[in-house]
Amino acid sequence: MSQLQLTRRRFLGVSAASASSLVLAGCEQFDFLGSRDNEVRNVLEMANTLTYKVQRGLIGDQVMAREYSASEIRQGQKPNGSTDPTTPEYKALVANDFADYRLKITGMVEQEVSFSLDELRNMPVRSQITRHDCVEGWSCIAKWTGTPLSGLLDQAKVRPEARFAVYHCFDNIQRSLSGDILYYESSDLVDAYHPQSILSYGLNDEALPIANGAPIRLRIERALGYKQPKFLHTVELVDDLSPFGKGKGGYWEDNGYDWYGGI
Ligand SMILES: Nc1nc2c(c(=O)[nH]1)N[C@H]1C(S)=C(S)[C@@H](COP(=O)(O)O)O[C@H]1N2
Ligand SMILES: [Mo]
Repeated sequence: MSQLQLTRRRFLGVSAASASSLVLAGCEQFDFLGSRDNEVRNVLEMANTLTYKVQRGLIGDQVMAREYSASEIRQGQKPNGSTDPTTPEYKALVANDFADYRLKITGMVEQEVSFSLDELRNMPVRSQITRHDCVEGWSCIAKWTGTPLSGLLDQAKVRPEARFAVYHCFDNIQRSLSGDILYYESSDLVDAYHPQSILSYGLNDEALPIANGAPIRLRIERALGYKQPKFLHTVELVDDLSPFGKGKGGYWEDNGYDWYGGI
């Protein structure tokens, strides 16, 4: 290996380690991360691009998240964040037992498509027992059942200029003077097409409860808890994240969290 390569490697190694420990340290102190001029937050934001490139380079595209055995499921999946959305749109769906629900694939696709719950349940099924890590400092091992997002993307035919998938949710995670702020997330297309990225409707062999994101919640298994959007209604293919929310790619990212959020 040439001297240059070695130096570059060592640089990347150090940066990756410090970026991710900052992410963890930062999340435990979430409150102060909200302020614009906060030092940790600024470093975190700068770390975003670097962490993404470094982690993609180190982890590779097709590596699977670890899967566990059923005996390792110790408790139910702890409901966190929004657990009972109050938007009229969502309440109307609940009232009708989600019979009118449709999951939509929109944006940079050849053909926008949408699917009812029955249609989703009739698509290829995948179950996986994985560990969910929340930055608030807890983890849960749970069994998730659903259909891979890749199958739906193939039906819609993603256009070559698309770079990201934006995941739009029903819940008003926050209420502000200018109206409700709805939860959203995003990923690159590697994660969108990843074999473990499933639109789950089952949790621990039961129907997915409302508290955990019914009727559909996406799993992106190599990412932290906040990158697992619950109450999902639309997957929008885009080439730019700046028009959404405050432009950082997700509700928590808009509040200072890392976009890649890998584990
Ligand atoms: N729509 C939506 N998705 C969400 C959240 C949320 O509040 N709303 N919270 C996130 C966070 S921080 C975590 S840890 C997990 C919690 O998922 P669970 O309730 O199934 O444990 O959902 C993530 N996805
Ligand atoms: Mo979380």
